[in-house]
Amino acid sequence: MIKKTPAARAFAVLASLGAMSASTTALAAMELNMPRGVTDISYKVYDMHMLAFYIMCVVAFAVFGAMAYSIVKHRKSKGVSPSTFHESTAVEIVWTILPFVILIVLALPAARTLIVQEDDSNSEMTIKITGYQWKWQYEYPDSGISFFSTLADESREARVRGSGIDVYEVENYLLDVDNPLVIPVDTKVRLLLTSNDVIHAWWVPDFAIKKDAIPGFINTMWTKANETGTFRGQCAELCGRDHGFMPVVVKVVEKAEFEQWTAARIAEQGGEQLAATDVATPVAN
Ligand SMILES: [Cu+2]
Repeated sequence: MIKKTPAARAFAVLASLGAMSASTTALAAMELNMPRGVTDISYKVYDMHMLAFYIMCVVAFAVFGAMAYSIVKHRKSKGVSPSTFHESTAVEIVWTILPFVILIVLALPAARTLIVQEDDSNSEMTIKITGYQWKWQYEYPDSGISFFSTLADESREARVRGSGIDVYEVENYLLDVDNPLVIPVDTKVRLLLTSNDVIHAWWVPDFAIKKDAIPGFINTMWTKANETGTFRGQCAELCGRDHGFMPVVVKVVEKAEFEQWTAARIAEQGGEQLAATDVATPVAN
């Protein structure tokens, strides 16, 4: 094998890193970068993140390049003597104007996205989310559907100390629930967020939304998923002992499937109520 010099090895590492960053799928597989998500808002957030990243790359390259060049080129062993100038109006103007321009370039899309993110007008449906220690309640005021969403049994059993279960063998460990939130695809859903006890936060990275659930307050956010699928998130506000055990799971389904799910849920809830009344007062027909 050919022995590589340190410089050649460093170059090889840099080259492979460069190849990796060129392929976003490789990055996604390695989960180094943030997810691009499945909503228009999440696409915008991702694009802003990449814009900031590329600007930082250019700045870092320029700064560290100039530093490395100065260190190597003007080193003492070459007999270079330090210059003694002080103050440079030209340099000061450049390092004031340049960051200002960069900030404007970053702030404009950020402000635009924030405004869209807060605009829940023309929502097609509403869901109320209530945080509890340590679970979520989802209510659909339009149809009267209401249920709790708690950590899935597989994770619950595995997380107990001495359970003997290898958590790495548990699929979606601590990221799975018994009853996921179900929403239709391509539908603007308004989410009302509150809490029953302490402050929680409802967060789904693929939707690029996260907001605090505060007792006594109702916070509003909205989402509109462009793809069907299962999307996972977590409580993002330290809310007590089992903060890590109240994940968020959202199932985005086709509109027709959502109608079926709604009907089935209503029947399930109505059926329960009917059974209870049956016992107390027999229904006359
Ligand atoms: Cu919480």
